[in-house]
Amino acid sequence: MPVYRPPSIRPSEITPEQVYLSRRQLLGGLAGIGLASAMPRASGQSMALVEPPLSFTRNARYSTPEKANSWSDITQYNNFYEFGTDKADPAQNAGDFRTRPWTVTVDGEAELRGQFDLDSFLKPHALEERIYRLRCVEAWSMVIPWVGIPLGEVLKRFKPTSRAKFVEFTTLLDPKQMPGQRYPVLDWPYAEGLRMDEAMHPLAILAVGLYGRVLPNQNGAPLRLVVPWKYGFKSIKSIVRIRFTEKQPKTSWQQSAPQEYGFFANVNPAVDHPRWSQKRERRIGQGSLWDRQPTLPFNGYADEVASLYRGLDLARWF
Ligand SMILES: Nc1nc2c(c(=O)[nH]1)N[C@H]1C(S)=C(S)[C@@H](COP(=O)(O)O)O[C@H]1N2
Ligand SMILES: [Mo]
Repeated sequence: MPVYRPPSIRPSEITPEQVYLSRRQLLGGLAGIGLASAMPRASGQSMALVEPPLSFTRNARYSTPEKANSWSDITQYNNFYEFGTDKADPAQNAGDFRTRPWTVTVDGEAELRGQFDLDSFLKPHALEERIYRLRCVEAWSMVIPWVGIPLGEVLKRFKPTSRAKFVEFTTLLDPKQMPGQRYPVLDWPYAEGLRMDEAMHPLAILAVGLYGRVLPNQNGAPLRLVVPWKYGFKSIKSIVRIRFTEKQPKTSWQQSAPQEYGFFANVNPAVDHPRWSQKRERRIGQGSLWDRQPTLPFNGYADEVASLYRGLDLARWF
């Protein structure tokens, strides 16, 4: 089991979520406008705090009322193996990662394909805040206020053909910038995939921000997937390519250990990982190291998504 290392946090970095929350209560549903003056500036650490806040509306229907994790939990306890395998590595090593200019390539089984500058890729879509649970396969969880756009609405724009049965996502390959890619930890670049109906489900989003700010690099800037009913590893970061495919795409984790990580990776307390139980989880930032809460089927999103898997043996198709 992974061990939580208390991150070394400078005082200048620990206030944003408190400032954010109190301002947010004042502003109610008004997008993040006006927060900039209240936000402390971190020196060079995170573009998220240097760039102006995002404008978004809050989506209450798709948000959990649970208490969100702090800015420091969310930005200092990360999995992003391109920047190292320890939880503190991404925050340490991703500071200089260049997320502009950024190009997203859309190809495969779609009528519209091409390369898009990130701004033109995002332009037609309004940003929403959604507070989602994230359940890592390593049996810890967080609650994260993402800012993003529904994946399905993005995909529709490219008019997938009738042959498009899956969507494949790929992270940037750039060992110069991503030191973790110099080691054969995974088969780089990181790749993930969804079945088309999963990708079109309204809960699946592409995130560009959190806590009303541009995504910090360690959280997958400038564009990452968030699929809240699946283990965290499906939520691929720093996406450069989206490809519509007829066949189920290969995913990095399935390639590296197919007996441990399936293509579906739906959160399922009834199916243990071969090396540990998935029945319970530790909520980062709450209680002691030994406090665990029950893990819910589909990470608590069963009412919304269980119908996608009707008739599927979830123990076999894990
Ligand atoms: N490209 C890439 N995406 C990735 C990962 C990674 O190592 N590389 N780790 C995954 C895992 S295991 C988890 S739990 C989440 C963590 O997201 P967070 O650090 O923003 O909480 O990112 C996922 N996306
Ligand atoms: Mo994870």
